[in-house]
Amino acid sequence: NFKEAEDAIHYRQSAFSLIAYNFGDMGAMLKGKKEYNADVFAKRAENVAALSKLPLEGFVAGSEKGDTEALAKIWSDKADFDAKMKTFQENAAILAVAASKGDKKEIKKAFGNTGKSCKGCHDIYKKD
Ligand code: ASC
Repeated sequence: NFKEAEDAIHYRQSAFSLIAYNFGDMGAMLKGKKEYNADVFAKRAENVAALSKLPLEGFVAGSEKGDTEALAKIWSDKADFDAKMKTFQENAAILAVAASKGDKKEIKKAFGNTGKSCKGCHDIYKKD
């Protein structure tokens, strides 16, 4: 358990930073901003699938107060937030499988769905 709300905030923000780094690199490869490397891509996808399971633990009660962009609505609509986080995890897992198989069409579709999971939550639950 976290000692302070700030520890929980730091935990989830750290996970999101790692997710953004790995997901962003995949996006750069798909958009042709850097050379596509199937092995690196698969590793990134595997990382995001694993990392997607981490942030939720950091959204403990009372941690809407502090240095955070998380909106209080997360805690008033926690069941919906949890469900959306689960959908993100599922999409990330599908992306990791697609990446391990290397089918570019399947990868792009799964990447798009995972990105929608990110954005869908940010639009509702993150300060802009
Ligand atoms: C990213 C990132 C996000 C998502 C989102 C997808 O690379 O940092 O928050 O993708 O923009 O729509």
